[in-house]
Amino acid sequence: MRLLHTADWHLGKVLKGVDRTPEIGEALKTLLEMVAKEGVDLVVVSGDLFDRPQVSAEAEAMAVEFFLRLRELGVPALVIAGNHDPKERLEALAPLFALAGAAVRGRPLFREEGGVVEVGGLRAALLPFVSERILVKKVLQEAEERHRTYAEAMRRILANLESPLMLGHFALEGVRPGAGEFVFHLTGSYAVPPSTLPLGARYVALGHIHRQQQVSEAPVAWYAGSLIQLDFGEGEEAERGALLVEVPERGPVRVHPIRERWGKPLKTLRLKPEELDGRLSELERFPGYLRVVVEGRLSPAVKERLFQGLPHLLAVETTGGPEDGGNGTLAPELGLVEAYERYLKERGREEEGLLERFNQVLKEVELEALAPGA
Ligand SMILES: [Mn+2]
Repeated sequence: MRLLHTADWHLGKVLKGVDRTPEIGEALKTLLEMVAKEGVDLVVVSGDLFDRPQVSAEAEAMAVEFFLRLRELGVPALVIAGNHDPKERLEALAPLFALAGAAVRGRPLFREEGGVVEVGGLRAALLPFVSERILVKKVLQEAEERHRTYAEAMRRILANLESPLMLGHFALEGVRPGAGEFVFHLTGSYAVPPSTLPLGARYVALGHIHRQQQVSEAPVAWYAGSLIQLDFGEGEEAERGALLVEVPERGPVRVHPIRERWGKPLKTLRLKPEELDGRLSELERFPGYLRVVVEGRLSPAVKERLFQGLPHLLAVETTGGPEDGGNGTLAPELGLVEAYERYLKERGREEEGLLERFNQVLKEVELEALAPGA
């Protein structure tokens, strides 16, 4: 059996105002061509199909299109939700996806609840991302066990689900991050030791880490990596793409990395202010999106000129720190109101009324976010 293992599409991703969905859609089209050309029997999607709980209709349409095309090709799919996905929504749409031949799981189930499915004679476990609070509640039901960790709960549910093929969306200890992931879900209590992976699995198809890599040899476990470079923090050279996995009747599985450069490259350039003019034409020619980090200070006028001259420049940051006159990156400790106040000052628009109104809107939004049912 030949599998195509993919993960971390992040349809609906908007990077500093630029919608990356069309680039991801192009990558998905190429994947479909590969499925047809390589005689793939099963497509495995290990979470983070979508970037946020609410994505554009275009992003949803691309996911739907993908599974309908797979159905036309006669290829089934297994899909789990990642931490970015609208998991309840995926769960609600699961019966519809099932009609297209895709088994979709939004929440974790034990084997006896349907956590293991059979496809083409292969048993496969589907373990979507789950928050520590919910997992510990589900798995460790005895009150005295509640102090146990996410890793322990994961070990138990993985043992329960042990199958030849296993899908998961979590961080293994010792993994090399791609830097675009939500850090909180990578480290500390959220990291699972590789020894929790059941030895009875022949292949563990992981998602969550955007850098493609093998993380275990027994059982064989890989992160497929994201389709495109999603964030400036992810290295331009970092491995990503998809994996073609051959699972023979018996004997070891063989994994063929498909390392494609889908989507536009993102580049960060660190420059001194005096270097800017000399490098403008080089920056203009860059085929992807740029972030420029300028050492020291930069006047708002120069910054404005850069943005106007370089349409694919998405961010200009300075390393001057907060006392550099306020035109740098926002220091993380700066609150939204202070940041806005500083921005108004920068623009010569120190109007009390504007700041007051901003403060008011912010409070309304916060209240709404806290309201039940939000
Ligand atoms: Mn992801």
